[in-house]
Amino acid sequence: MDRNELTYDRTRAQQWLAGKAHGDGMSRRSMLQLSAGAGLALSVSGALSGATASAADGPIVKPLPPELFEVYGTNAETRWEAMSGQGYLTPTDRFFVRDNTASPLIDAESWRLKLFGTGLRGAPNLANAVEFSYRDLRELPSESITAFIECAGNGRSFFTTQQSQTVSGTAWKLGAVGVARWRGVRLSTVLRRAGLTRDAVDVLPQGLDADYVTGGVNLGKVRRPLPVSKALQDVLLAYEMNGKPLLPDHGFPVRVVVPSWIGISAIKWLGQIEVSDTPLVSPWNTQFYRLLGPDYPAEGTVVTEQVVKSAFELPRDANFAGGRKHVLRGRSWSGNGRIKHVDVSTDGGVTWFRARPTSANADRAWLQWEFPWRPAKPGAYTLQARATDLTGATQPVEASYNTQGYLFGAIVRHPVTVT
Ligand SMILES: Nc1nc2c(c(=O)[nH]1)N[C@H]1C(S)=C(S)[C@@H](COP(=O)(O)O)O[C@H]1N2
Ligand SMILES: [Mo]
Repeated sequence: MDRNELTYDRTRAQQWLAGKAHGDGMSRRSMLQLSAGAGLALSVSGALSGATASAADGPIVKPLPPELFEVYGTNAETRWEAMSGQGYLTPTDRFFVRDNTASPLIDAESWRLKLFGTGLRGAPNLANAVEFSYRDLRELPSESITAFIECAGNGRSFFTTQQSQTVSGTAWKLGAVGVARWRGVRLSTVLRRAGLTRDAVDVLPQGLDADYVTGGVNLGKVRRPLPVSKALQDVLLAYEMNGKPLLPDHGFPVRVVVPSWIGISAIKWLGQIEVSDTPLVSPWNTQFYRLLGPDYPAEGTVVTEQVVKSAFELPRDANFAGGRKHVLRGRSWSGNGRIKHVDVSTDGGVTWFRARPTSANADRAWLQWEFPWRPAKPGAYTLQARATDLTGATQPVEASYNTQGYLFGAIVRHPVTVT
């Protein structure tokens, strides 16, 4: 996080405490508790809301074959071995799904996107919102981008397995990430047409899925504010993923794509966007998606960009025949921009050698790479990949602990067996 974001977050927290910001779903009292370092523990895994708009059987609509996914309640992660032999993009049928409640089935014909707020000319509240139909959006100039969407908690389980730390939330391995080709209309285009004023500071996209209820508290619709500066930079309102209309699980009819930022920013089943001339907050930037813990200020720091990560396209405990040449393949990505180089170790981190890049190297997506390996003796081995991005940021041996287990960017130890 750079200084601007730190300042941004501090200002908003202060304004909120001073009663100058607004946003429902969270009382000033709970924000004060949060400032006192008493953030609520969350238990995301398997949290199913009773009231769901979905007509599907389970929370996730698309098939989740066990060879492609590992399922945790309302969430499913891509198995990295299922990326082996695939092209640059994550095929939609194997793209991870993360639902706070359940995927709703939405009718695109009657769907409307509503924009309102004090940051728009002449649409101060929802009652006089500016509306766009699905067709309206499809008729605006379109843009396509290749970008990853990654959950802030991707890799969370390694806080426990590699660092013996207890964290709350879904115990993802490294499969809560995917790269897709997104097509849609720029959020800036829609904001300008809706009458964006110069005084606007924040936008708050909100989903149409069921209210999120946790610990007996209804936090309302899933929503997370974005500063106008990011909203105007490269945010897309996407209606296509990999050349097809979005699937219900990925936000049909329209979702937000916020390149390089954590997955929660990418609101699915977009229903409305509040545009405000005062800072906005929601539980998803005050209570969740903050770094909290002994190494952070009491109120925590907000999480925006992703960190550098790498994964092998292999199952855990993969088997290799000894005395033969194998090619290890993997992918690395970073929220700071493109990957500069990737180093691989097959001896538990003693020696490191450069991997060979095998794909395009895009700023907001990932780099594919390969590494030849001829294991001599049978036995247990630990594979490791360590990427460095264009800013020089590299993967550390240990990730910095935070209670909700976000941003696990450390080198992951991948156990394999040679027989
Ligand atoms: N409306 C809504 N948007 C949402 C969510 C949600 O539960 N509801 N989950 C968020 C989170 S935490 C992530 S990581 C991404 C996951 O996107 P995907 O399911 O398409 O992979 O969607 C985000 N957008
Ligand atoms: Mo997420």
